[in-house]
Amino acid sequence: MQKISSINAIQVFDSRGVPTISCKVTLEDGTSASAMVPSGASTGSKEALELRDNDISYHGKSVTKAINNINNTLSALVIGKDPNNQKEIDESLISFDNTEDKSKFGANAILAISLSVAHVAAKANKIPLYEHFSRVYKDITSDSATHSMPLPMFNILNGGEHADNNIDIQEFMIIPSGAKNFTEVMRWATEIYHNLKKILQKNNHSTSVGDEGGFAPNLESNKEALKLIVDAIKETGLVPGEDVNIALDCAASEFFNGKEYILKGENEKLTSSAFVDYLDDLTKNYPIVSIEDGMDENDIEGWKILTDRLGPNCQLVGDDLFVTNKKILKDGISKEMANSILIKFNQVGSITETIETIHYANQNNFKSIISHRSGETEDTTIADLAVGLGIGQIKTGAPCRSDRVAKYNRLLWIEEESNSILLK
Ligand code: 2PG
Ligand code: MG
Repeated sequence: MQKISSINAIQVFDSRGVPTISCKVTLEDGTSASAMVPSGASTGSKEALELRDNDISYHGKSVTKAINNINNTLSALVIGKDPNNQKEIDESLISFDNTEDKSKFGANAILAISLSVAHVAAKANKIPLYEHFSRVYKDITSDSATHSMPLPMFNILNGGEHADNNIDIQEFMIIPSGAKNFTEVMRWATEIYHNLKKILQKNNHSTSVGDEGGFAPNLESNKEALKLIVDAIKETGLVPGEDVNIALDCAASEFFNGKEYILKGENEKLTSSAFVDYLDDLTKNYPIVSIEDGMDENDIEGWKILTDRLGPNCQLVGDDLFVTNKKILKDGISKEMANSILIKFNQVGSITETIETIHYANQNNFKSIISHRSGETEDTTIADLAVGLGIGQIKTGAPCRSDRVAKYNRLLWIEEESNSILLK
């Protein structure tokens, strides 16, 4: 195999117009590939550190320090290595950084290299990236992964930190659970999305969109949002709860004041157990099958109550709670919190650690959902990761805005080129 001969990173921009890193890895024979790093808004406090310059340019958000770390320091660790050795490369970067949260060189710098190494290896091996990720999974865990198309959660109505409206719950998502293949998944999702737009227009609501491409109207309450979505599903000729289900990301840390959950729309302040009652009531009245970050990341008691009450019938996803970190997941599982995990590679900062966390989740009967960040680029790596590891679920925003649709379009091509890969 050709060895890595150079690495070059530059500053590019994400979907919010905020600087991020694009990194290109080149092999001795000139084969090259690049990848870009995403960025979150409602971040978990234990995420690996996204290194930003914090000076006056770009409102403090430029990433030249991280880029210089790649070009001037980290590149020396990787040049001369075989790009198939993802684990060895990632581990050399992690141990050279030698901090718990990758704060010395930046998790964004380390991840940029980690991702682009995977891309160049797939290209050099002349195999699709998802196929390469299956191989890397096997290398790292000794277990095999089966390819499958993931079922998406489409975030069609945005609130919380992702929109300038009065909705507390961050994401209202539709899951086309009854679709027969990925093409049908996309047809249903886009038809529902456009019907929701018409319904909002008819009711004199704004149809401007939030960070993830979902509509961001001002509404009376979270319940009104759910009602409008159910109407849009019906309007599409589909059956809520059968053809199409609903998932929520409460991102509850954003409206927890340390004691109570503050619901602006509903004008209510709820204790943990009262907020569990509130969520329980929502699941009884709407076809909700998955709730992410239903509780604040530090509300351990709340998480236990939620898991105990809703866990048997509902997917309870830890995002800010687990931050894609195997150690934190392990602790959460021992405390019986949640029953599934959201996977975002920039929360932990490398492909190897991401795969180790997914493997640990698999071994413990925790479901994984591969996820974008609210600040995204046209990079589609997560689509291949979802297919290659047979994860079964992906959330990557509305079927609107190219930063979101790029991932769905990549999945359509994977389905086209390998029609033997079926929905999980
Ligand atoms: C989330 C994500 C992605 P952010 O909370 O799940 O939807 O948002 O990237 O802002 O953390
Ligand atoms: Mg989340």
